[in-house]
Amino acid sequence: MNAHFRFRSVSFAAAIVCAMLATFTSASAQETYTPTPENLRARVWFQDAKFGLFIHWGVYSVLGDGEWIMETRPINRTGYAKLPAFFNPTKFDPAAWVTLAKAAGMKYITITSKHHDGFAMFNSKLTDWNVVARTPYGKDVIGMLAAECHKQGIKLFVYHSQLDWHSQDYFPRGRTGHRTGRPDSGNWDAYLNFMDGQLRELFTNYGELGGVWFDGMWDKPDADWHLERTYAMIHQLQPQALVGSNHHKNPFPGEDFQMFEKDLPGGHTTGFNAEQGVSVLPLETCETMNNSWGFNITDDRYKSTADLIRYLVRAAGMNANFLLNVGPMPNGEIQPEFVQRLTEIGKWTKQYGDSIYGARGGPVAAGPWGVTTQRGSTVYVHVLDWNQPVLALAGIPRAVRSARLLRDGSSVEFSTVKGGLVLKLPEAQPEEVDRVMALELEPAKL
Ligand code: JFZ
Repeated sequence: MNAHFRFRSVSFAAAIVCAMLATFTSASAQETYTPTPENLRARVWFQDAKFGLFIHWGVYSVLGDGEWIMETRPINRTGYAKLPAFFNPTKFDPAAWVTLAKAAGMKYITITSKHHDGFAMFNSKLTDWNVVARTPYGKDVIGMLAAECHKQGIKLFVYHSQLDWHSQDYFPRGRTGHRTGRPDSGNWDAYLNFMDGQLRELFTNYGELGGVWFDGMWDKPDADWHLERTYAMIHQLQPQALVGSNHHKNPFPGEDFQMFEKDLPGGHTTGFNAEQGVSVLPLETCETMNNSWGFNITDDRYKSTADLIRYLVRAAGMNANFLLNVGPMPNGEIQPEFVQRLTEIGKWTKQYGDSIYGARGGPVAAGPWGVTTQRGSTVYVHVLDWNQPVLALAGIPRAVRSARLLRDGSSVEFSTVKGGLVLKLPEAQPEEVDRVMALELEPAKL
């Protein structure tokens, strides 16, 4: 055996040991995370809530070209440092935002406390790279929104980027942030301490939060993020807080919900979620209203209200929440195209909310025709795209007592066939978004 080969086989053996250790540690970590009763209750609340408002807002909004502008243009750290001086959202009215979200039928809000530019939208004592210290506005945006959410009874989650294009200590660099003009050195542990410190501020100074939506770990997938330390700290500070991360992998121990970016659970349309399976955790999918997260002045590829409602319905049918995004303008207002769509969605959720809130994915497999949702012994059949007068459904677990059209309560004819149920569909209305029928099943035998 030559020296080279011996070296390789030693390192091969070492790799096997490492892999075994890794398996062992992750298996034991899985066992060491036991969600508290508060946390489990919050998960049920989350699954009942179904619909949330995602808000991407930061100093990047001033440039009107999305939240990635520092990377895409690119703008180095020195140039970007000029930006906060222009952030003066004099029309920011947290009460108006919360009222709009509630009018749309949303039950929670998830807002960027820090995006990839590292700029804290809250009053951080750990850096002056924050909204209070650096902007003419000088007010704690997260604090103002948190106070209003508590007042109006809607939960607030924070989106927090683990990836940071500003911090010198975010080193070694990952996939992005190479043109920011930072020195090629930095202390990764110091960065992680800083990140945990900011999260501690968020989960200490703003009352009860719904949880945290992490993002950016995908920038350095192989780095040691000491996730367990961070997650444990959050759960210790606020046991009910739900932790989720947009790492596009299967959930890690300590996570309480699983998210899918721009895809329904199990979908792979964007290529983002290729490695992800669908876990047993509460699920959430997020989507933009045009094609941008942060305010984008030229993006007019708006999705129709009907398509957005259908997305909510499809998500619910697949047992997932829908987190729908707005990128407010630099003046603090939400642009009229978004307000209009949210208001229209609200008319629908008001009329058809019974088939969504508190429901879970239904017993019939989702298909191009539509989905089912279920609450108790009621199964809701959502016909989204079907031009036939009848619809056959397999998988309904018990006998059906009655079927009615949710729109007006009129009864719907049905018959039981071998292996399923056939519904005689009521006529579609012009421009109908979703024909919803409620099936009352025989109660489950205990
Ligand atoms: C992430 C953010 O980068 C984005 O700005 C936005 O906040 C969205 C909700 O989440 O989106 C991603 C995540 C991963 C990749 C690209 C965009 N990726 O792996 O290239």
